[in-house]
Amino acid sequence: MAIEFTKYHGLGNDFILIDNRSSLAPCLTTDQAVKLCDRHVGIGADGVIFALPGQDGTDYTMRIFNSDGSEPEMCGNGIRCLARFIADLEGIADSRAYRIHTLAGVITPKLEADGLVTVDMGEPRLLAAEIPTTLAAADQQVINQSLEVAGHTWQVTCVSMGNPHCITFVDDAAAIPLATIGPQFEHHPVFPKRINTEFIQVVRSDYLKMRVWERGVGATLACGTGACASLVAAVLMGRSDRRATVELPGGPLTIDWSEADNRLYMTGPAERVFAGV
Ligand code: ZDP
Repeated sequence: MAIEFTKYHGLGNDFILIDNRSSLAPCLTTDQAVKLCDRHVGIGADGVIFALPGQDGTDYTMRIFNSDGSEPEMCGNGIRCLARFIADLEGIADSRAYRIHTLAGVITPKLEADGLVTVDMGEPRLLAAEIPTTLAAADQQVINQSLEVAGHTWQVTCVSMGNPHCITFVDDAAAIPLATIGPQFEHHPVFPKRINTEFIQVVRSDYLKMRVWERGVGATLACGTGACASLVAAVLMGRSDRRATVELPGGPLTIDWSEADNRLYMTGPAERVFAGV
């Protein structure tokens, strides 16, 4: 069977987008997705994203498989790419918003006139049971708490943006040996659904530098949910403003934690790279 795909990326976090508008069942298995994500013998991507029909009054449904075949609840850079992909499929050039059904609830990306995409990422969830983590009692928050990883005690803060994140503030993000430490956070027994791990360097109260080890993927150039979760952690720790630029290896995202509605608004690019069959 021939399947058409289009590659998109958001700050170098890259995805294979599939037009799956005719069915609510993804047209690829997770095993097939793993093969397509391979950078040597496949197309190469951090994940595969399916544009499925809407449910419960939404315009579309998004499902995503990580490059290891696991399925995350949400994907911030991916949903910007999905919005751009849908607009390309529909032949829409104007700015408009889409209501997207995800495993993390309804998320609303909006194509802006300047070509960027702003996403209403919803409210952060902070209780240990919502992350999930056993680092605190189910109804408690995990803010600046000690965690032993790789023979070192880290001060961590946990935030869910639908998917789980563990944030650590460091003096020099570039110095963190991600490839060795990342997997030990990801598979730590205190995180029953594994974890996305962010290392944050506060440059100024409105400028954070971030490096990320993603659950089910590894070191990526950017992570939208991770940038949102990190800004929330920085605000909770009194280390940043509610609106800041988060610089990722692939470039900057603007993140705004609105005081008015407690929701996160993320703005960044989404670009088409190539299409194939
Ligand atoms: O939660 C997870 O398993 C992540 N790997 C999902 C992907 C997150 C992403 N990088 C983002 O931008 O939010 C796509």
